[in-house]
Amino acid sequence: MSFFKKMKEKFTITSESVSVTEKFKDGLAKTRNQFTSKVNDLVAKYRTVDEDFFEELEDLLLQADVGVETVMELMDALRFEVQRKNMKDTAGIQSVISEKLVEIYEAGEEESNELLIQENGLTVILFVGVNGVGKTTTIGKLSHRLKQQGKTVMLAAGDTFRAGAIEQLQVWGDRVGVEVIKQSEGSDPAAVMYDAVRSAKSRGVDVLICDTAGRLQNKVNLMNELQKIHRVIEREVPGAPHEVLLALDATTGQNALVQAKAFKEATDVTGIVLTKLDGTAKGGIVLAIRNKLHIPVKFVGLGEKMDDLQPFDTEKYVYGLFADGIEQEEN
Ligand SMILES: Nc1nc2c(ncn2[C@@H]2O[C@H](COP(=O)(O)OP(=O)(O)OP(=O)(O)O)[C@@H](O)[C@H]2O)c(=O)[nH]1
Ligand SMILES: [Mg+2]
Repeated sequence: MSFFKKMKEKFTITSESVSVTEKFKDGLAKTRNQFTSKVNDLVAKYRTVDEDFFEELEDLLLQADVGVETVMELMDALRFEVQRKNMKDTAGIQSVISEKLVEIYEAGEEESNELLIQENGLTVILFVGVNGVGKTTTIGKLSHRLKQQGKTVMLAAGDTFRAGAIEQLQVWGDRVGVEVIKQSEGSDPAAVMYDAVRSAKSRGVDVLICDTAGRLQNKVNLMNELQKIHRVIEREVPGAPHEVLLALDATTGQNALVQAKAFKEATDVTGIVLTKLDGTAKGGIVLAIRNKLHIPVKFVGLGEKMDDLQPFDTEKYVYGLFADGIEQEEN
């Protein structure tokens, strides 16, 4: 059975998996319109699989920000598979590309995508990232998710720097129905964290999510501030923060990789949230992140609404990328 057929069967089992798959499909519409439709054009143009076809395909993958290493790995795997199956025709190649993309991604995954939630006691999640990447919005969406899973959630307004940042988090807190621990603008973010951890502990909250101010990765004092926040949390809850999630904006392309490297050096980043995947035609960046950074992409942002944050799932992602091809194959 082809990869597409297998995926289609797998994703139509429950209504929940259908709706999540639809979210990936919608969120990846821009990338699909650019990338997949070009692949389809290529298939129509070449009809037979030859070196010219492979070369043009390679260009398309690079344009979608998949990253050089991943593209090379994929091209090798494709050439091998085409020979093995003795494929002459380009028809059906999308299915092989999808299958190989999933294989490559999952082979490289050292760590799980799962959020590290403590079974007993408080879990602390710290959000970091440069300005405007979507930290606060993601915190709102994540609290909603966790609350729906029956967890009690509290938020810490650690961005005391940007005007309006505390209010923005409070709006999310009200919308989702979770308490926000805050101090006045300009106060020490480490002091806010101290307060928040104490309150969360005394109230027996399951998950505390800490917002921080957007910071440039090359500003030493700001990066030091993160370390201070980290220390304060750790002192109150040994082993915390259990997650340090770095928010990266997918629309910034390769620049996101530069940011990730700098943050990785300054603090123990445990996972990445790739936001605004719906806003880019270069959704291949997910694959480059895996290959370059070896930090798991735990969530992707597929829109601005409360339920537009989804755990990253390789198969759903690839299915979302090639959804048009899948429907064509069906007909
Ligand atoms: N389309 C889309 N927009 C998003 C997504 N995530 C966040 N945004 C938007 O990105 C903008 C910035 O989001 P914020 O959450 O304020 O970003 P931030 O990292 O907290 O920014 P600072 O606090 O200034 O550092 C907002 O307009 C959000 O609605 C997403 O997944 N998709
Ligand atoms: Mg913010």
